[in-house]
Amino acid sequence: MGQGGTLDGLLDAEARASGPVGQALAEAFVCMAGAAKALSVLIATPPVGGRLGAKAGTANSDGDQQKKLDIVAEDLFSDSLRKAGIGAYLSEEVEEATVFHPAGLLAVAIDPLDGSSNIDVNAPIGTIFSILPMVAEAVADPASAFRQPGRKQLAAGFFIYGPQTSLVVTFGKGVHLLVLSPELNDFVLVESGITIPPDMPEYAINASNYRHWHEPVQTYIDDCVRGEEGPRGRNFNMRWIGSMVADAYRIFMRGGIFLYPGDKRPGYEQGRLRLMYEANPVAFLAEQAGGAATDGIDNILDRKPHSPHQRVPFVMGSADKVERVREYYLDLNPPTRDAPLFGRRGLLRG
Ligand code: AFP
Repeated sequence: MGQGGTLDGLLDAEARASGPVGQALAEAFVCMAGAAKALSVLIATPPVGGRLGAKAGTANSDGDQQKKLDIVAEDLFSDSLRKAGIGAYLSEEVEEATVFHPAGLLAVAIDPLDGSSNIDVNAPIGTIFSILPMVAEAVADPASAFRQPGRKQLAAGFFIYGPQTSLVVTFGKGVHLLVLSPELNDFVLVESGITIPPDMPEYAINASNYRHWHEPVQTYIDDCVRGEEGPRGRNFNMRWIGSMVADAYRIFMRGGIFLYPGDKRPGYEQGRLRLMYEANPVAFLAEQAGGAATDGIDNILDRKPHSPHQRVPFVMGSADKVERVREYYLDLNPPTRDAPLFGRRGLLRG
């Protein structure tokens, strides 16, 4: 389907034609798109009685806008996916996975509002989702639906609520970008076959954690910071928005690398991001866009999950940059910070 078509046309081409699972996928997308539209209106509407990031119960209790926004997002997406007839549901906002419809064909893991600490500063926030096939065991053990590796995802993507409300999505045959048109009240296809530009010297990491990082990450970032005078021989730019959807969106549009590694802080041994509804969907998109995503060494999509809210170190972006981080981790070219000119890795570090 060509540029300028709508989400429905994309669903005809990518999902509906492929039998009952494809039809279930299309239904899930129609319902999630409805929830995303409602959420984007809510985000754009002046809040009554307080800022949009107000905590539940802090503002007057007349309407949804007074609820904490991530609770509103949870309600919108869980209701929409229940209506869509999905089998199993897992959300960042709920402790346990749930079976919505035992005969449903899909299992959906979702972060209804990624980047919620950015609500009050009017920076982009988003909704990230991963769609897996339902499994029979889930009826007795709902979490089992989500113990499938990310490689099994049927579709994944994120809505981003920024200057535009957009949807970045894959059904396993490339990545599509759709933008919500206020005139049509519909998502319009802007581009298919998105690829992460390979050559952008830009990295995203929360550099305030530098002292907590393990040496491979410190050295990788040191080498970027040293710019033209360092082993990379070129200057790097840095961005950190604090909503992974926004950092990931930028990388899909103009390239670069994103890192949220495990570090030495108690509780951050596996980084901060959640495997099932943050790392897996973005990793699937990255691979489909010609990029890569690892935990520093191994491919995220091959990781067998063990618990619903587990964290995972996450490195995502253009394939060569992600591979370079892997080399630092594997110590293929061990770093020496004080060696003259290029360090022990010499030109290999370029
Ligand atoms: P919140 O949804 O709690 O704001 O977390 C957002 C997030 O999971 C991810 O979107 C960011 O990349 C990351 O956390 C930011 O974490 P730091 O605040 O530790 O930099």
